Amino acid sequence: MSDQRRLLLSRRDLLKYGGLTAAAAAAAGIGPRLVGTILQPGRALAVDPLPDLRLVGTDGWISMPPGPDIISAAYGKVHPDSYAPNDPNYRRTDYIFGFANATDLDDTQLFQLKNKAQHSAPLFWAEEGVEFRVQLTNVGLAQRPDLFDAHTVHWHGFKNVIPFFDGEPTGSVSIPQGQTFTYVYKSHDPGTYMFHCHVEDVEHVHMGMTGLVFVRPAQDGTTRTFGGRPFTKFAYNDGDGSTGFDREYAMFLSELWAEAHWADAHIQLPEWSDYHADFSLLNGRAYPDTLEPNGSIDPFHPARVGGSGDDRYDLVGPTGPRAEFLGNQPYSSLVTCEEDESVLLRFANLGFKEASMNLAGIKMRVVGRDATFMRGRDGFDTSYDTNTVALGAGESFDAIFKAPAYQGPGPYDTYVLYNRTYTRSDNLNVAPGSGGTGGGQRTEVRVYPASATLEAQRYPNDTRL
Ligand SMILES: [Cu+2]
Repeated sequence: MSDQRRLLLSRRDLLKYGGLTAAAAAAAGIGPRLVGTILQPGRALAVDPLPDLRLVGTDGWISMPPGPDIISAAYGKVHPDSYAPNDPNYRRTDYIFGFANATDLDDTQLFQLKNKAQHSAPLFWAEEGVEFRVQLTNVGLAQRPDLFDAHTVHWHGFKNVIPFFDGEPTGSVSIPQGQTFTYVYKSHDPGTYMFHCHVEDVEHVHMGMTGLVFVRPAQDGTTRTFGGRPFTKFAYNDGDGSTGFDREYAMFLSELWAEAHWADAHIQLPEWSDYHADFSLLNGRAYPDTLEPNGSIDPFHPARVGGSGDDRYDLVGPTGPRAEFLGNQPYSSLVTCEEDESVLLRFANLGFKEASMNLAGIKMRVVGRDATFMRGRDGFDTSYDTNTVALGAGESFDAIFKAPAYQGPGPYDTYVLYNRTYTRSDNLNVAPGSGGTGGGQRTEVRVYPASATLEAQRYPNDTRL
């Protein structure tokens, strides 16, 4: 419903319908509490539109790649966490707070997602100028029943949001346990953003209540030719097709400090000034898990396990050798494309450290920064070529690369995309000879020959093989 229509219903129509009979009011779609001379504006909207996306805020467990134990001076062994469920079908290592996708579930079913948070949070997108609703239900923390933390959704960087929907809890509302709230957005600014819970945000963000969100431009669906290729999907309203792309991949950067996660699971208080990242994550996973396949990642049509067991509302997990570990980390960071295709990488960083993402051997063109098209007011092109995107906490970048010609041999050419701060692409806890395989913010771009004719993506991060 448009803002204008809402205004009419809440003011003018309220007066108009104030004296109707019950039958006439029902026919007009107005609730019975409006009948008579007493106006009750809280019921002015007959029915709230269904949310586009439904989230729950809760806790859960995720898995880092095998490696040596992490010993904390304060607590002893903090990773893998001794409280982590070690059922062979549910092998996890670290505790998180986070969001889970409840889009297709009813009010009762969504409580089954308690203790099933995913990291990173569900990736979603809205269209420029079109109202978008995100509903959040706080279902509580299974591992910490002593805590009564509220949660919110704060769309970081969203311009001109009214405080009611901002999610910053001291200036606005937060969602206590057992309660539901719907955030309404209408974005006029295409680009890549991030979102997070803003309650005790150093803790809740680091614990995992964060993910990537983007806005598609109004130009989408038109055809523009750039560099001899026609495009119908764009990062921005460029007017000339220069931000057109064939495939798009979100690269959400976050971190995991094992001691803090252990402390939250074991009813201890993390000392945040001791912060350091044991694991640096891309889309909630550390290398080589970043290369593992996707689980169910279509936010608007989640695929669930089904049946009648405890896992029946779980998202369908990834396949592959690490599948049983990664059920709550559904996002792959593997980039697949054909030679000559244009690929959009949407980077956002909500770790607490700077990152320098290097795509070795392929140059990227930075076309957007912090959801702002790289073009001056006078039309001057401020986009630039680079092989490294450096981004601090809370920053986002849109970078497009044109896939080089396939060289072979083999089914595809491999290029490495990694954080060139080496301590963060090869995690500190993985000592040489330890048998550990953990890396960090590192993944691969696989360029196939045009003759491979990879299928089109169905949604962002859809890896096609
Ligand atoms: Cu929270």
